[in-house]
Amino acid sequence: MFDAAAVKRDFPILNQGGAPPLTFLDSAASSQKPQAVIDALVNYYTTINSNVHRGVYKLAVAADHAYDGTREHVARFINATSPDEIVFTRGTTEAINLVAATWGRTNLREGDLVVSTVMEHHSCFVPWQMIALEVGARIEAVRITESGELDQDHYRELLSQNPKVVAFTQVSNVLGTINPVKEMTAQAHAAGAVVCIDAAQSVPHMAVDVQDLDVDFLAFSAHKMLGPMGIGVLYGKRSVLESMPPYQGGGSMIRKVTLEKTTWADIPSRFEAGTPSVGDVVGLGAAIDYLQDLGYADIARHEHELAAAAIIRLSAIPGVTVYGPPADVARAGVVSFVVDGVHPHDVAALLDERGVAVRAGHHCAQPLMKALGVTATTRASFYVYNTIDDVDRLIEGVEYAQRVFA
Ligand code: C6P
Repeated sequence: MFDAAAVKRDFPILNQGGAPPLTFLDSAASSQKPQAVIDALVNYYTTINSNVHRGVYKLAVAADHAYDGTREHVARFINATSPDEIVFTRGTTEAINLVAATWGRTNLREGDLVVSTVMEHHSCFVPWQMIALEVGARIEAVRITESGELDQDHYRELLSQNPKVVAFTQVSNVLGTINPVKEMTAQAHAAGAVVCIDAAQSVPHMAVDVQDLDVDFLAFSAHKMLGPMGIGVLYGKRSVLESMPPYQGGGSMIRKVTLEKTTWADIPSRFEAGTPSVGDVVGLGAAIDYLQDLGYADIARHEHELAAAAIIRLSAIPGVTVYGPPADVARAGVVSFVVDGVHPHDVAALLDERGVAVRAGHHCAQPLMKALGVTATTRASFYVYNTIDDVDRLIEGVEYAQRVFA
C-alpha cells in the first residue's frame, strides 16, 4: 500500500499548519520538495561548494565528483547508454531551445517539415516555430481526438510527407494524456525523422527508458520531480549530440581558443557553457533517489487513483466539464475542467480561499485551448503527497464556487 500520508510528512512546506490547511494541487506547475532534497542542497553548500572542472583542491574535486556522479546517476535513471548523453540545462525549456537552435539550425532547410502537435506546452512548440520561421521550414501540428488523444491518422498523414523532425510531449500538462512515444518514435524513424520528446510531465510520474523508447532527444525539469528549480536535463543520443554545434559560447565548452578560431569540447561539456548550477544538480540526484525509493509503479497507481476519483466526481457535478481521457484509461494525474458560469480564475481564487492551490489559465498551451474551444481551464494536478482527502477538498471547493456564482 502506498502511504501518501507518510510521504506528505517528508515535505515541510505541506506541514506548516495554519487554517485552512494547504491542499496543494499544482504539482504539474512545480512540485514541492522533500526534506531529503532540501538537506542535499544544504549539505552541498555547507560542505563541498566550489566551481567544477577547474580546481585541483579538495573541495573542487568533491564538487566535481558530486556533479559528474549525478550525471552518471541520471544516465542510469533514464537508461542512457552513457553519462555523455546527459546535458544539464536550466530546465525543459532550455533543453528544447538548445535542440531547436543547434540541431535545428544545422539540419533544417527551406521547405522542410517539422511535425509537432496541438497539445504541446509552448516550450515544445515555440522553439521549433522560431527556427522554422528563420529557415523557411513548415511546421504542422497533429490534431487531437474528442477524448484528448493524438489523432494517429493525422500523424501518419503528416509522416507521409517525410518530416525532418517530430517534436511532442510524452504527457500533456493540460489533458493528462499519455502519448504512445515508443510507437510514434518508431513510425517517425521509419519516415526518416529525428524525434525530440518533451518529458517534463512524464519523468516525474513514470519510469522512462530512453533506449526502449529509442528517442533521439528527451528533455525534463528537476523542479517538477521534487528537485530544485533552475536545473533540468537534455538527453541526446551520442551520435546525434556529437553531430551538433554548441548552443552557447563561453567557459568549459571549448577545446582550444585562439584569436582566430575556437574548437569545441566533446559532449556533454560542449553544451554546458559557463558555471553550472552544481548544488541544484546534487539536489536533482537526491530527488531521483527519493522517487526511486517510493517506486514508480506505486507512484503511477496512486496518482491514477486520485485523478480517477477527481474526474468521476467532477463529471458528476452538473455544469462541470472535464477535459482529457476518461478515468478508466492509463492517464496522468492532471485534471482540467471548466465550471459553467464561473471563470477558471474565479474558480481558482475561490478554491484558494479554502486552502486549495490549483492553476487556472491557458497553461502555456494556447493552441490546445483553441482546439478545446476554451480560453482557459482550471487544473488540479496530483502527486505523491496528495491523498483522497485532497480530492474531497477540491470537490467541496468547486461546489462552493458554484454556490457563490449561483
Ligand atoms: N509546465 C505547467 O503549469 P520548464 O518551465 O522549462 O521547467 O518546463 C516547461 C514545460 C515543458 N513542457 C511541459 C509539458 C510542461 O508542462 C512544462 C511546464 C508548467 O504546466 C509550467 S508552465
